[in-house]
Amino acid sequence: MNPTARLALRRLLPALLLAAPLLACTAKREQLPTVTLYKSPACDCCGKWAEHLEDAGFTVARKDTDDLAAMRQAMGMPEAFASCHTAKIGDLLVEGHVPATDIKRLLAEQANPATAHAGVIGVAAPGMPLGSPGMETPTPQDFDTLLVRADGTFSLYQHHAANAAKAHQ
Ligand SMILES: [Cu+2]
Repeated sequence: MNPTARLALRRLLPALLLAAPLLACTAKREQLPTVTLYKSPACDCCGKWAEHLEDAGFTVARKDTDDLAAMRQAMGMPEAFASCHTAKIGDLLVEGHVPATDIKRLLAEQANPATAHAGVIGVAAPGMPLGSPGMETPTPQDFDTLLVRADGTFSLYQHHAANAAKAHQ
């Protein structure tokens, strides 16, 4: 190797080392689990929520059902948290218009015994909060996502301020 080439390589090496973790991140992003989404056939905002998840890197399998309430009950999500769609990601249930950031955070927390939430079956955004992903509007409202446990109890997971939703538009 001539001295010029050696010098070029020496200059390039730190850049390659810096790039390696970035490449690893990209690979990780593609390994997000598949989301199975149960919704009624005519639900527009369900489709928009699915697109929000796909934009965030998830694969979404859409399943139409004419009896979402029965499906929700069969999956174990209490009626009290009901929204317009119920999704399953591995063992976790996602009810309603939960932002992808909350889902990614919960998946990561549940995968680590040090941060896992005991007894939690999933996360819910009850009702149809204006301004949540899939419910875009010029007049968004604050909304909360809730951690739901098998016994029907819940706790606040993430507060989403309306002005944050506005900033995304
Ligand atoms: Cu909806």
